[in-house]
Amino acid sequence: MAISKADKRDKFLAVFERIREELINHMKSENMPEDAVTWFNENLVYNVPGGKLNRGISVVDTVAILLNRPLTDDEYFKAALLGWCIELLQAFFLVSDDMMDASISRRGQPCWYRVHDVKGLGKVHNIAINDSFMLEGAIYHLLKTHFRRESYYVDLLELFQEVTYKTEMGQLVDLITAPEENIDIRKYNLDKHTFIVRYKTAFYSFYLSVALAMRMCGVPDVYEINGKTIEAYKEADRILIPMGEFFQVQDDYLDYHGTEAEIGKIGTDIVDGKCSWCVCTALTHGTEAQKQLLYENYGKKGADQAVREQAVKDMYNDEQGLNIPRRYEEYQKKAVADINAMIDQVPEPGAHEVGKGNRLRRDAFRAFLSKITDRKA
Ligand code: DMA
Ligand code: MG
Ligand code: MG
Ligand code: MG
Repeated sequence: MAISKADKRDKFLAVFERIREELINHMKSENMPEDAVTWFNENLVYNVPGGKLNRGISVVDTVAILLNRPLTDDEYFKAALLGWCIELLQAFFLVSDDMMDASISRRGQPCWYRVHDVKGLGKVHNIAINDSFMLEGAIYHLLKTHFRRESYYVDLLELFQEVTYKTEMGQLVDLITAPEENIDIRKYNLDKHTFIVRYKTAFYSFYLSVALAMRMCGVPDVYEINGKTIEAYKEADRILIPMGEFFQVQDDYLDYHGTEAEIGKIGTDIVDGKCSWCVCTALTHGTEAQKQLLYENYGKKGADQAVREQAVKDMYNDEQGLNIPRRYEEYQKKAVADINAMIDQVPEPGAHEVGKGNRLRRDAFRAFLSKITDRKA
């Protein structure tokens, strides 16, 4: 019997409990003062398990698809632990991203850097910088504890380190493209957008989950199927990077179109002047008057920012005009069709090879794509 989505999530969350305890026990073994241990525990509980967990659970799902059988308890634990390492990485990025984007809420609660303030305990915003570093540090501690003796340990380290660096490069371009002052949206276009989102989102949100699972299952860099040479990690990259682009377009669209109840956060892209898919699409297809409205109202902070933001939203929504929701529907349809066509090009291993788990399979990509198709949050 297939396990339900809720049961799958609960099983995965149970591993977080083990990991949290392990990290807290380690901190105690370092003789950290009690208030520091409590602080770190809150950091973990507040920032790590509260999301959709797509990235983390995808490691488990991919391992199960590659092996083509139910996992042993040890395999499950190892795959889930790698999944939680991605969720820790995500938490590290989000805590810092919210500070840099001056965001208000995340996952239906105040952003971590604001929590003390919101509770009336005083302003300690900048401790969140170190809190984000500690979420990242926990990854390497866990990898060392659980994988040091595995032949693929260095591959795991390299993957985390390279993907982190790429994401940080993406965040850099995202941030300097929309500096706090002197935003120039005349420079924005869809190519620039694609570049930013590949780096800031696609590597860590899509490629990383599958590549970690591949390493765990022993998928080699190169192998042959029917005399054809497959570069497995390049093949994964070829499909997962466009999937990540699609995911960030959804994030950009939901930033303006989703409500806080739906997406758990208050959109900031218009006020922050971000190089979002929506503004790039508006600049590509808009009339001179529509572009003028953007020049005057996009990325403007100040007393009248809410009015300016609303003017941009109204223009996006105008069914007779830009109609961003219709353009988004069209984009989504095409993106899903294009990605499915790419997946169909992946050479499938013969039946006798599937059980070994060390060959790419189309289902691994299909399962990931189905998790994000039509998402509303
Ligand atoms: C997301 O960018 C990228 C990272 C690395 C967190 P974003 O600012 O659009 O994310 P969100 O909309 O979740 O703040
Ligand atoms: Mg943000
Ligand atoms: Mg950001
Ligand atoms: Mg966003």
